[in-house]
Amino acid sequence: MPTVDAQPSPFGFDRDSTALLVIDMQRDFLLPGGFGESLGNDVAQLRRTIEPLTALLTAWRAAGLPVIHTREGHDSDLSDCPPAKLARGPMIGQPGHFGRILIRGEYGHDIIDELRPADGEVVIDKPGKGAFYSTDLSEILEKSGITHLVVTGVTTEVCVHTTVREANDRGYECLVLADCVGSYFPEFQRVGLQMIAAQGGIFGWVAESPALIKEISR
Ligand code: TIU
Repeated sequence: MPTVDAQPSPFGFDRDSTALLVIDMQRDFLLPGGFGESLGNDVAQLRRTIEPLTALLTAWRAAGLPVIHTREGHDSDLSDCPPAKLARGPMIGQPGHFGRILIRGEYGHDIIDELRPADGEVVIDKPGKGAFYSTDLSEILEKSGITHLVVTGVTTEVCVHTTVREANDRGYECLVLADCVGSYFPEFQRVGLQMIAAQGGIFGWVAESPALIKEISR
């Protein structure tokens, strides 16, 4: 069984039952001029994930393993936007530099060019922070016999954490790759990763992508 050096203990996985989850690597969160930057955030903190994620995707695809991408966003009439989310995110649906913010079909809502999904890869459109809430993700994983998830994307303490917690409660074993997840806030990045692996891996495991690439490339 492939095993990766991880915190709090080595992470073992089976190639037939493991998927790579790439969360919300969308232009509006990552591009200069996008929604994230317009809120005063430093997109460089997220953009440092692009290079390691590109290398991981190349190796993962070469190994023939499944990739699932997610995008956070809403129908154009916002009918699927939870009211509390809209109340505390009044910019959602408003015009931004890359189209209406977090609206499906807009340029800013889509995944950055570097990490464009390949033909046949699943793309989950999710209205919440977690990838399981109000999506088909559970059914897709169950149908393909996936029990282990390698989790990457942005942001560490928001959509990555929510998804890992949802996955953990549903019985999935999650490995979060520290160099392939990003937060606008360095402190949240550090503590967010600590929280995953704390207490004997209360939400999962944390590792660096080169250790995983080495295993899947054998
Ligand atoms: N994808 C994701 O994390 N959505 C967010 O809104 N993140 C923030 O950090 N705000």
